[in-house]
Amino acid sequence: MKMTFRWYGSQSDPIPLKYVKQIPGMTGLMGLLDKPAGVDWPEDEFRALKKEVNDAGLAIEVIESVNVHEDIKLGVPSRDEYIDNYISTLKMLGRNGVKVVIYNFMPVFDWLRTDLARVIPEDGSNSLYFDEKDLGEMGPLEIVKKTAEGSQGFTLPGWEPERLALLEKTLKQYEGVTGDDLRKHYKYFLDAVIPVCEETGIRMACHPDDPAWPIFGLPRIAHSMDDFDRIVKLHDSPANTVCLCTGSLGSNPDNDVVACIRHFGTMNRIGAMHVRNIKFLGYHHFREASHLSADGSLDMYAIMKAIYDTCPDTYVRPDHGRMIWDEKGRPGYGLYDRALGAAYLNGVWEAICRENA
Ligand code: DNO
Repeated sequence: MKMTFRWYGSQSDPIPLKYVKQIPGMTGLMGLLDKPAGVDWPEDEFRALKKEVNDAGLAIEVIESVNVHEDIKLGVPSRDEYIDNYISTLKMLGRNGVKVVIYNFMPVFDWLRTDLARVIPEDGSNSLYFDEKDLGEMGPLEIVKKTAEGSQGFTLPGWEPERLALLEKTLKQYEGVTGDDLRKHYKYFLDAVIPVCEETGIRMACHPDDPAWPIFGLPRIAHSMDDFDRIVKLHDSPANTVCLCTGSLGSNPDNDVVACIRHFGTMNRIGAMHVRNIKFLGYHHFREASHLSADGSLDMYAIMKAIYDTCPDTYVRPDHGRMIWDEKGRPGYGLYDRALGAAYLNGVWEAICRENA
């Protein structure tokens, strides 16, 4: 298991790399170049990022994310140009030692929450929260406005301004697009990029829909074990893998997260893991919890044990953290609680390794 940390680049992330390095057991980043979807990433910029990260004593072998342009998901003719750029980016990343590229195939929205800073009454910290009832009459445009207002001035992953500027138009384009259409467009994309990954030694890792059900009537095709069984077969290759996010899949109690890890781990189809805990509060209603099993509804020991048994060499990151100790930062991506999460997961890992030595 390689413990990593999501980092947004020195222009955008207030957390210095020195602090990341000081978290015990931290080996590297899940990092990115901040580029709009569809752009061919410039090699000189990536090399400069890699040097900065390596100079801090950290690796950058996982990219999160190279976003997929909406035209690829919509299957319109302009997709070919964006796929060419994606391929060129993959080749460049492969040349520079990248092993895993995380992405998602969610139409329009990436993750969605109804509150970015819901206070946890027991201890006064706050965390990301979702209650479908709070969506009420809110449409996609209102939820976007609310999310932007709660973002503390940070760009949120998946909520980039260029994406939101086109929101109304994009929503219209999706009218009438079904899950089967989306899967067809997805296969077209995978058929083009996976052979390149095989040549360059990169594994593509698809992140689940978050939360794990359809929203605003948009088609979503990546939120259950069955969905991912179909995805890994769309283009059957060891380079076509899952970024198994416990909090995203786990937002739906019908998903057995541990069974999913064991299933895709045994198939050698887990490219990366996001490990976090959530607390179920009711139907389509949850908040994010600290990583400690007792604080939420997911069994972190069983999750780490499933990783140990089926994909022990994978990349792991502590996923979203709460805001604690009065930290002000990007919602879900502060330093303190994610550092605690990493330390906790490393402790569980050490115990599992010792017990099974
Ligand atoms: C949210 C993240 C997602 C994830 C993308 C992967 O916090 O887990 O935005 O990075 O879906 O492309």
